[in-house]
Amino acid sequence: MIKATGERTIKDLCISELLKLNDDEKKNITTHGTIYNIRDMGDFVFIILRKVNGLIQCVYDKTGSEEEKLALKEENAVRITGDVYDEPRAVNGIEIRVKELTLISCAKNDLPFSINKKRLNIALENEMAIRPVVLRNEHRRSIFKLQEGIVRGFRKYLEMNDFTEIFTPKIVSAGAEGGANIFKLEYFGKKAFLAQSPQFYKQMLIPIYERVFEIGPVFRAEKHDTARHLNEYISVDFEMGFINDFYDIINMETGMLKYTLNYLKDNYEPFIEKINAQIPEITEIPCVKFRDAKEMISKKYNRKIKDPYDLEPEEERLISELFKEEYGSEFVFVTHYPVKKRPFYAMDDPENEKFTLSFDLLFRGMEITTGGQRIHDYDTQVEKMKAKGLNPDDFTSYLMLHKHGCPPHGGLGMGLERFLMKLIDEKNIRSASMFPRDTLRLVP
Ligand code: AMO
Repeated sequence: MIKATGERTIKDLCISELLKLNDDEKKNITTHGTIYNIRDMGDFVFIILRKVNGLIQCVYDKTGSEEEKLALKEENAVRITGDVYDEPRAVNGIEIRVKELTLISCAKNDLPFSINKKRLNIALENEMAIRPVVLRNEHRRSIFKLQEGIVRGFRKYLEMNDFTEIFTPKIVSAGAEGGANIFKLEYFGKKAFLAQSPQFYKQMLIPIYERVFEIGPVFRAEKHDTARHLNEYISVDFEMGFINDFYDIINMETGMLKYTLNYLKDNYEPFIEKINAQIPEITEIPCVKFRDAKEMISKKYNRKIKDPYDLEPEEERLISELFKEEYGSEFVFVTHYPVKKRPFYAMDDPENEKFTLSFDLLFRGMEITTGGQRIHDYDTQVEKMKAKGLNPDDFTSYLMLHKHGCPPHGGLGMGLERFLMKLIDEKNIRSASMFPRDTLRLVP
């Protein structure tokens, strides 16, 4: 009978193990990978293997069997036995001189184009249809390693600050964010929706865990194709109780960003280098009131204020430009958004009830986060729902939070793809989503 012990059964070495070998261990090692690139030098061949977390150079002297030579084809999966040598000119500083090469799996068809270029010259529109192969390219693969690094950094920081990780339903009975951008679905004879955000659930969990976070997909039925909207995106949400004011949330986000950007620099350097991503340094992030920000850019760039209730994308760009120029910051918090544009759960500013205790974070010209303090008093919440034309009876389970006691609290939601897109200086959000969902795309 086979008994699983949990011990490692695959003896092939990964890159980190290859780099740690002492001289006695460098002979007759075995490793595996996919052939990323082949360069025929006449007497010998350079084989670049694509492995977990990077590339490794192998040298094959062409003295092997016919079978071995036939295995030399890009995207074939192979196992290699050989000796490891230091080679400063090679990627990772080592190379493997091949003694034996075994074909594990053969690529039936050639790729539609050469995948191993440093920069792929392919239009985004065409690329999206063939992402399963395009992602084999090192540049593209690195983008989503950075995505992983961002999420790991956020998660580590939130864990260090006593947040509980939660997983909330994505099939829901009511929209949390208002507006028309909600997907409807048929649910066993009932009307249901795809969650626009985990807003209600993260708030409901405040009296229970005090600090919660979730990183997961949310859905928005945006009907227009823009470079900054997806129909499904990853939302990084956190919510915290016993706050003094919304600056506690702003500070928590600033700490999370500082930690994560340093975490990326310490742990994701090879990927940052491949993408040539410029990772910003944060010491402090300036905060500016919505109304003041509007006026500042109106004055500086001689623009008319068209929409007094929201920021146009061009205004976000200009506010970022101004704060970069005058305060040296690539991030800026815009605070106190008008009540008119904020959802019913946003707390009004007691000093001016036309505005809310809420904020957006702009990074390199674009909104990446929305957050703020929430209403925790039952009567105030019911009243505000009515003022927004909503029926409190439709929200009885959400209102249990307010009815049965809850501390002052607030939180935020960040669009992961928007943050990544700006971090790697891409113009279209689809470049920062592995398999983007937009109005035209359900496949791949
Ligand atoms: P909001 O609706 O502003 O707020 O969304 C929060 C953040 O999510 C990102 N985002 C999107 N990214 C890609 N495609 C979209 N269609 C899209 N829509 C939004 C943006 C935005 O800043 N519940 C609140 C958050 C909170 O207050 O906790 C919310 O969801 O980066």
